[in-house]
Amino acid sequence: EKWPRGDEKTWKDAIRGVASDTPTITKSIVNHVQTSLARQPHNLDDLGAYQASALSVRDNLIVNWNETQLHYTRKAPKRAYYLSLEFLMGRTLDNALLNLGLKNKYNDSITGLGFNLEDLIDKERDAALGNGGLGRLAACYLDSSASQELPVWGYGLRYKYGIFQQLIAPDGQQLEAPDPWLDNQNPWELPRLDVTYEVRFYGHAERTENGRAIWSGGQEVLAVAYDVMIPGYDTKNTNNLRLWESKPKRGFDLNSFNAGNYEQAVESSNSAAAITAVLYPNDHTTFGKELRLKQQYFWTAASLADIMRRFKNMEKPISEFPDYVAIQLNDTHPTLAIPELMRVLLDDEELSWAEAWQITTNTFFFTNHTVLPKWPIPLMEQLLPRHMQIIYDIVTVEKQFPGDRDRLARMSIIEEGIPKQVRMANLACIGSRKVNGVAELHSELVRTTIMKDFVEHYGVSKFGNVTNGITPRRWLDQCNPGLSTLITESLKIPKAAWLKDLYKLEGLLPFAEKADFQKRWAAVKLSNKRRLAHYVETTLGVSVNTAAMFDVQIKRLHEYKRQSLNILGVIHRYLLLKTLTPAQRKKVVPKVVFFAGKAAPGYFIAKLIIRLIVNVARVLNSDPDTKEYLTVFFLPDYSVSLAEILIPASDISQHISTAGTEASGTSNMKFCLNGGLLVGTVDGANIEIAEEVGESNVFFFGHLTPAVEDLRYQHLYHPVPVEQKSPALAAVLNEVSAGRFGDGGVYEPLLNTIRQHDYYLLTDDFDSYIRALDMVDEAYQDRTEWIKKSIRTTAKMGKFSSDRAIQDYAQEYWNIESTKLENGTA
Ligand code: TH1
Repeated sequence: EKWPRGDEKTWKDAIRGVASDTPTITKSIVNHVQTSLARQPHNLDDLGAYQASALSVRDNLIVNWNETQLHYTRKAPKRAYYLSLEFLMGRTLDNALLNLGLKNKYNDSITGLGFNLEDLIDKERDAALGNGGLGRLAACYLDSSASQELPVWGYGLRYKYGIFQQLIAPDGQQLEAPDPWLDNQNPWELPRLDVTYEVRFYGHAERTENGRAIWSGGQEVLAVAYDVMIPGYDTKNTNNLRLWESKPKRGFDLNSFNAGNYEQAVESSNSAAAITAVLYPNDHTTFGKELRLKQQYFWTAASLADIMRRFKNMEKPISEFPDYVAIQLNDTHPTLAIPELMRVLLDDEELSWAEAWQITTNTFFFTNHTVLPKWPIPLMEQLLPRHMQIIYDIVTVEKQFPGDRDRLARMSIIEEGIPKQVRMANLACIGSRKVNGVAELHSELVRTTIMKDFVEHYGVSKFGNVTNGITPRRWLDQCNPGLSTLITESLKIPKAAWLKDLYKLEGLLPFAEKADFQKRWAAVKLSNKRRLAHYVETTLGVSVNTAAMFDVQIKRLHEYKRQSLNILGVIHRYLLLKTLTPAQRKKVVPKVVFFAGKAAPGYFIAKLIIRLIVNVARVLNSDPDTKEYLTVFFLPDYSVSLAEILIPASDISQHISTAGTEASGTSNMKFCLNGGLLVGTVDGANIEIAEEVGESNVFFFGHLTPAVEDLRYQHLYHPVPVEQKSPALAAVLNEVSAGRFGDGGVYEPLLNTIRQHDYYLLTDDFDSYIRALDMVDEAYQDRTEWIKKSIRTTAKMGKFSSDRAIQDYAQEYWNIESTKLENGTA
């Protein structure tokens, strides 16, 4: 390659700084190449060019960030804090460029320097500090908070290793490797080595007087702040996500060091660093692991100390804390913040119990995303002795619930048993101002089942719903620029107008009837399918038929999400294809089925489902009779970035959880926003999507939530063999057993979950699932009608903007207001 890449004069002018017409951005990038990276232009590779560009973009963010924080400090509005153990941010460069409105300018400069912006964007590693929907929701909410100029900060942990990297062995098994996302340096974070707090574990809590106690001894660990800048879209407001890293308090434990015990000293320093070493890769389930509880306390204690310090800087009476601070608990994971705030108010601020409890219960808000984790009391007592005292005090002082003994037992924070356990959801509910679920159906289930007794006690107004949302900046403008451009041109309003008020997409409805628009709409979809095909070709080395229907299911591997139903349906379709003559096959809609998703490393059945998918793919993709009509791909290492390629390319996506098990789902919204149709069960946010787009544009199937309990009961006490319930499914299971997709014996444990208790109702839903897929085929045959459905679907997605969700939280929960940074306010 010649020196320099790109235009020699551009580089030389920028380096010398002589030419007055060198764009500022070019100068800034070149300056970072020379000074921050200490590299020469002549050997700069894509990674270096990415880093220099990122540092240059970051300079813009830092200025806005600083001004925003100063503005918030001066205005002193009430602030909201979003406590989440997961923030699944994905990549930042492209998003920052779009939010800053600088993408075209950077594109020009980077091109001038001989690089391709899209290639540089591809060099960034995902920040994958989350498992799935819950973590990505937190990331969308940060984008919407900043975009609406709301004073909201996120608080989380800076894991050294995010969600593991998934590899697929030739036999189809999932393998896990660490995700060293920080290895290349992370330009998007600012270490705040001066912002630190000490966090204590273990030791003794001695009650003194007036309900106070002294907690001492044990282990002390330091929390160090790292700040991630969160740019709003089309505004200067830039919010903050503060992530904590753990480190030993003095580098080494000096006592053991002096006593000549070097090894023990190093060990204790390791144990401090271990707290934020790795994200727990379990979606939904994390059973009594001590380190997980340590993470939860470490993070809530540091965050609360930081929030308290910021509040105290305002010099307001402590009783006004809830007038300036709202704290949202993202699921039960940060519930320890409740006893921790009580501890600070009682032991440090020396308030009475009543005052402390009044403040606490007016500060917290609790979002429930699922069913109920617990912690064993012996572990809690050892690790957090003072908090256990406070929890017992809450039980005795606060909650003298009336009613019979069963009801009291259900509502108690303490669950009897061996060992006794702390029910985090009950504690979160009792200690919060309001509780919400994440979709209408889910919030109704919260009110009528898991929190029924609390609804009767506190009244229903404490229990609300905020249906989840997604940010249209990342999930349309960024991931689908072709569609974004088409929409803007057609609506004849500025892009920012509809991206900030997604209901404006309704303006697309009349275009659904216009042949020319339909053509352009279809052309965008096709080019997105080609982009995905190109990705598959370069990563898996196989070609993909872009004329086929693209059918996508991408989410964590879970029995309740029923990827098993999908793959068994694929086998059914395959068996059917095999019975057809070549002439008959030609009438079938060709289909490519994509799967992606990670299984928790210890979740045996979920890993078996992956193995089955991979082996079905192997057989189908090489069958000359059928491969033109049906192929299957399992794309390894699902991530936010991969979702950004898959979602815009989908014709249909699958959201097929057993009714009543998926609290909301959020990818369903992303697919529909990008004009993909949906096949799904009557569950989570699918229901509200259908309400918006009309049932004729959604392919529903399966039993409804109220039937699920009864069916499970029947499975246990009046089982009917699969052969009778669904001969089609029985035939599929037999083929798998017989070894058509590799050693059948391997799959027996999976097949037995279906043959035996079938907790997730595959045998009940299989036939109606197949019928729904037939309807999908039928609808797809009439391509014009399909495109109309696709356009109408996008047009009706306004409700699912995370801007709407955040407005709801801001008004109905946090009581905070927009605090806009005007040009030159700071
Ligand atoms: C998910 C829910 O399963 C999903 O339906 C919902 O759309 C999403 O949250 C956002 O609300 C959950 N993820 C987790 C992860 C953990 C624990 C509980 C849940 S619920 C670790």
